[in-house]
Amino acid sequence: MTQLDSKRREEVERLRAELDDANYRYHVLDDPTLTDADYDRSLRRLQELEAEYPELVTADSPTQRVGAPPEAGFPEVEHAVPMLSLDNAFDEEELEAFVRRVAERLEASSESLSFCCEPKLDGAAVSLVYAQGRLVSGATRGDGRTGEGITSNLRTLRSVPLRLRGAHPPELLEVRGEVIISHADFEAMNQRARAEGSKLFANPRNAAAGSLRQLDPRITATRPLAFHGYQVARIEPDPGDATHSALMDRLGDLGLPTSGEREVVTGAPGVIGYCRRLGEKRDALGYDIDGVVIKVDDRRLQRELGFVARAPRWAIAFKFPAQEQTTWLNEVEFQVGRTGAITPVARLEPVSVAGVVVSSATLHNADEIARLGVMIGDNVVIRRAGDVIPQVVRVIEKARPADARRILFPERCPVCDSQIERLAGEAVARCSGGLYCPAQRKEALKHFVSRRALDIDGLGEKLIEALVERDWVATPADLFGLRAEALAELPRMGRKSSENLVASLEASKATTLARFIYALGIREVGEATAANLARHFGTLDALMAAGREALEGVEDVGPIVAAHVHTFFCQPHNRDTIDDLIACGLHWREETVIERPRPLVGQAWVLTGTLEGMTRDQGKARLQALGAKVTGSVSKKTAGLVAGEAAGSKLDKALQLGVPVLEESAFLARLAAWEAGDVATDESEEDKA
Ligand code: JCF
Repeated sequence: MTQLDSKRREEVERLRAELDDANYRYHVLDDPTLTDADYDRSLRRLQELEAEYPELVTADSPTQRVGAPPEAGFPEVEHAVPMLSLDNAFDEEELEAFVRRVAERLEASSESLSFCCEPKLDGAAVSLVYAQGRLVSGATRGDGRTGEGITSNLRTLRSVPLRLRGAHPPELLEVRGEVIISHADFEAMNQRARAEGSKLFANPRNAAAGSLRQLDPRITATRPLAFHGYQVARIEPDPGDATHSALMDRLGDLGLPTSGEREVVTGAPGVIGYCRRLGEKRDALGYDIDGVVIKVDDRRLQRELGFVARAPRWAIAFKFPAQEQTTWLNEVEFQVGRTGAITPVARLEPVSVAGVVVSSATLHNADEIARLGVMIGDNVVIRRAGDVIPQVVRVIEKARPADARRILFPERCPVCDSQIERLAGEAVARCSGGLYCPAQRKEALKHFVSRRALDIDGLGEKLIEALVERDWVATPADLFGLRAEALAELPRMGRKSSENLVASLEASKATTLARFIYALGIREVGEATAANLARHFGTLDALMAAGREALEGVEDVGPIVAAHVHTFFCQPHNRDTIDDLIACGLHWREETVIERPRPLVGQAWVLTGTLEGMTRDQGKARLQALGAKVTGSVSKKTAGLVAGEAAGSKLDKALQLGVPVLEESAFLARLAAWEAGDVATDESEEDKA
């Protein structure tokens, strides 16, 4: 082996160790140290090396998670040790009875018994087999005896190590666990599916199970699945751990994630205490659980207790109330949000779902109503989980009453009667009333006074509603005309609080440009974008005068945000409001504009073909930020053509006309130099004009 070979080999091993370690820190220790960008960079570097030196590729390389070809079906896999089900306990008495039964059978006192408790995850159960530390097989639970072999799909989960950690992994390890999707990931997944008009999943469990049963692992790889181990079915040689909890800790050391909520408790009071605590925490966990699994911790005692039928005597599942319920849909109302978005809301016959009474659920938009096929009067399944707004999951069609009515989407805003618009390709319908619409007015005002905007103390939601309803305040500028004497007449407003409010209104007039821009409530302009706009333009006048192209030159501003900003400042009523606010005395110091070099002012550039390191839009934005105009066709006035891979007729034309052509690498070098401000190109002479 040459020296170079061994250096390559070392780099490949170093990258693999770094990537494996990042997964371990993220999934097991819950303490990520590598950013996503760094992870991706190292993974790409490894991919490059392996592409160049295919002899260095190994099956357990982090690059080999996806890549197995689509399958025709899944093979049957017989579990060497059956995958058990658990007995259930539905209340605390049944838990006490379980502890008593165990103690009696062991002829021990129940206070002396330790139990290992953890959440019962509501996902899809799987089994993983590691031989000599390498993942060799993965299967679904199936009927407990035979499951489906889904190894290629399970390999795509970053929380499933392809090789176990440590120098001396067990010769054989079979571990059982649950594959879940978090609430946040599930929401994002369905949000995307809703926008694309594709099929939605009813709940995270179905989404997890469905994702694992994809015939093409590349699809599974895109799903936000996470594995958590909960049971060792086989380990050889047996490390001799005395307790289940020690064995779970060992799984963590081997790189396999387990529940971070696991606790060892004593006796029935300990078990009941844990179940109560977890029940209270349930909504805040961020993923679905349907109860608690309680196991006798001592492995010797587990063996002594053995099994009845298909369930162990040493474990039980304490069941929480279901997160789905059926109820009746009585009416549909249409709410108007701050940005005018119209959301249909189902008014429900109140029903208790996992401990909370639910009387309304979102129907999202017209497409969702059509997808569900829901009608007023229907019997519906609703779901409430964590902080997620309750959802209508499906309709029980056979229970549909004869007088069920179709849901009619309104054409006019239920609040201000303005036309409702729905843009082509958008799922959301919006009221076109803007600040004229009282519904949007209240929300616009709430946003305007909020902490991260103008930060006006003492102006709560109720007060804003009272002010809007009395027509004292229609636009943010009206707030600054309020007098303490008048305010004191409002409900729950004394003289003192009125004076305080006027004082905090006065104080809020000294603000920053970034806060002011954010406070305007322009669609898709959050705090970060507002700050970028302020920094880029320096003054409000410069921002208001900016066209879409100039706006797209701002960091993180794409064509959609640019269009929203531009449209906002084009509306005469918005300009009036801004003038009024400034007339009231709102002021800020000018932002220091970071002087960016603009050597390409007056030049027209064209991009063609595929760039490797960036999208054409990104290339365009960087050229625009340097002052260039980016056009779609080459003429003799074109200052330069950037030609990516597979450039076609534009390249021919540029060569014909003698227009300078830059390939990607040259383009990148030039961009970097221009942005650093350290070149004077011939063309930049035009700058001085
Ligand atoms: O989280 C679960 N769904 C879960 C299921 C956790 C456990 O500790 C389990 C289980 C099924 C069987 N333990 C066994 C023995």
